[in-house]
Amino acid sequence: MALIRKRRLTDQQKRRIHKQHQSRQDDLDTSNDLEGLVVQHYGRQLEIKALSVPEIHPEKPTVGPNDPEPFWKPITLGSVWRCHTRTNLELLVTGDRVTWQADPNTGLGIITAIHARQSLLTRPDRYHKVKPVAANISLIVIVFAPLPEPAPTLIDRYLVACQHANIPTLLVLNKADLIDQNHHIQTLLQEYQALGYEVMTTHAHGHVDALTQRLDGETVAFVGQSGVGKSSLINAILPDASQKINVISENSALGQHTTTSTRLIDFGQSGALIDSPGIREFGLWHLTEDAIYSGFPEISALIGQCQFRNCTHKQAKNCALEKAALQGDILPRRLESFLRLCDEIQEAQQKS
Ligand SMILES: Nc1nc2c(ncn2[C@@H]2O[C@H](COP(=O)(O)OP(=O)(O)OP(=O)(O)O)[C@@H](O)[C@H]2O)c(=O)[nH]1
Ligand SMILES: [Mg+2]
Ligand SMILES: [Zn+2]
Repeated sequence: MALIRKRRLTDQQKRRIHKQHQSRQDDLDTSNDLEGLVVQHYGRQLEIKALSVPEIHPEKPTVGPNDPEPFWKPITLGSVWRCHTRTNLELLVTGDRVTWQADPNTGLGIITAIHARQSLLTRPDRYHKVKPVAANISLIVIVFAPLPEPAPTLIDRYLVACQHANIPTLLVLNKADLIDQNHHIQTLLQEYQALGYEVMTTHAHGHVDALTQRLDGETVAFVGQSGVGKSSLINAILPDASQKINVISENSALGQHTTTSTRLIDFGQSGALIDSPGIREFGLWHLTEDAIYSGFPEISALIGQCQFRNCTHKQAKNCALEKAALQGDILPRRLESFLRLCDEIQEAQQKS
């Protein structure tokens, strides 16, 4: 064992250590800390809305009468600032509450800390990394429409993700003007309603009062396929939002995304509406089988009733799920969707 000897520090060494400590303290100076909300993403930069202002506002530099007016952005409540993040911070998303500092001389800010999240919606990216989508959402509106043709399995996937994130959902069937009475999409809506999900029908070019009322006070994320009218609905609720919408609706059938970044827009006193790009695929391989069950309440109610404990639910004989589907107690398409998700998870587990 090494012999530890106490060493006397010279005065000069003491002074140097004190100075180093002081400069570290200066780095951590928190007196300029502000509260903020992430309202939009731009690659590595973010936009922050100021939720607080400094007790003592920094003073604008004074210049001589012939000098040009220097750049100066006052820190006001609700003002929006481009910000970088400290490198040690985890990935931030729209809806995150943060601590940040503003520099009125440049109009830029730096985010120094992230607050604990109430909720977080995630999805895996194409590199199979779990990617946060939006934080602190209190309600997710899943929008679908007669055009583009809905993909019920995508709706099922959204429902699993929302249930997993523990965020309530509202299913909105938009473009009501394009639905004739016998349209199969009505049936789709009714099926989800029968499963216990809250549903609503809207027409983004008509009245959206009922939807506006329902969303009051909530922080709402709009999700759904490209072209279903998410941005149109937000513009109908908040005309000042001026979200870009697809001019030629046929474009959406080609899978072009009009909204390209997730943006948060103030809504009433305490609410917010979050527009997000349409998502064509929504992998759930990062979830557990239990999470999948929770997105299929009618199926999870039957779990344990199959004859064999290790039932794969793929042979009609002795399988409670197959039997229920054959008898019309559950929807065959929902069972199919459920089994496909379970397969996806198993495949992912085998690969890793
Ligand atoms: N007929 C009809 N058309 C609508 C309605 N709502 C939206 N649209 C049209 O549908 C097209 C797509 O609308 P967007 O609001 O851009 O759709 P989005 O869901 O935001 O699409 P992405 O941003 O690409 O994800 C536009 O041409 C809208 O005018 C509606 O209620 N009825
Ligand atoms: Mg859009
Ligand atoms: Zn079974």
